[in-house]
Amino acid sequence: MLKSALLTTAAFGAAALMTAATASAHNYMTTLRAPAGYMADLEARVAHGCLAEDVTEVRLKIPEGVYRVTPLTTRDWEVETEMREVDPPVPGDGGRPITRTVDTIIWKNPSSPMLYNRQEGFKFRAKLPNEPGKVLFWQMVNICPEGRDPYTDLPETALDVKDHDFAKKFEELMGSSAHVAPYTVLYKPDMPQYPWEWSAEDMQLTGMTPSEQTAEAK
Ligand SMILES: [Cu+2]
Repeated sequence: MLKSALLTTAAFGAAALMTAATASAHNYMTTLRAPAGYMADLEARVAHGCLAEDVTEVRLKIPEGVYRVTPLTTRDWEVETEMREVDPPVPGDGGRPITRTVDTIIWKNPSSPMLYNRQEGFKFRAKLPNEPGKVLFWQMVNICPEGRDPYTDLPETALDVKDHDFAKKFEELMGSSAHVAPYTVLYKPDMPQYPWEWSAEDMQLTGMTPSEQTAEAK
């Protein structure tokens, strides 16, 4: 009895893992792990067209807590942004309050087709929330002349790597549908992003001690 129950569980586990592995054949973020609180250069990857149709438009929704979003210039797509209110406002660059932020980035009207059997990256820069352990979900929709391919499913409750049953919950989510939104896991960085924010301890992580710096400066 016990043995067959274990086998069944193992078989389920393998099926879920396979689903999780094949999930990378859908839209995904090329950066699956990103440092919490950093300004980050990110890329959402469209992995294929809508069945055999070429993609003509890509929409990406910016998760809560992600600000200062700038899409990269591309000469192949028209890029538009839709905005949302930030209420209450949050402190932005230089302390100025952010009252509006990018809600959705839209890439459309490509100068040449995004072929259904090729991948393409959609790039932008954004300030990530300083919440190590949090999983950000980037809802995306690929639009084709006839069909569309939504990757918009979200977990019912927020996922955090620090939860003791995180792995189980995450595996369940990835196995639950073929339309789970692309994700990025935020991790705690070794040191702040910019050198002027580094402490003496952070400096040591770079392999230089403050005294070596002084010696070098002489
Ligand atoms: Cu897919």
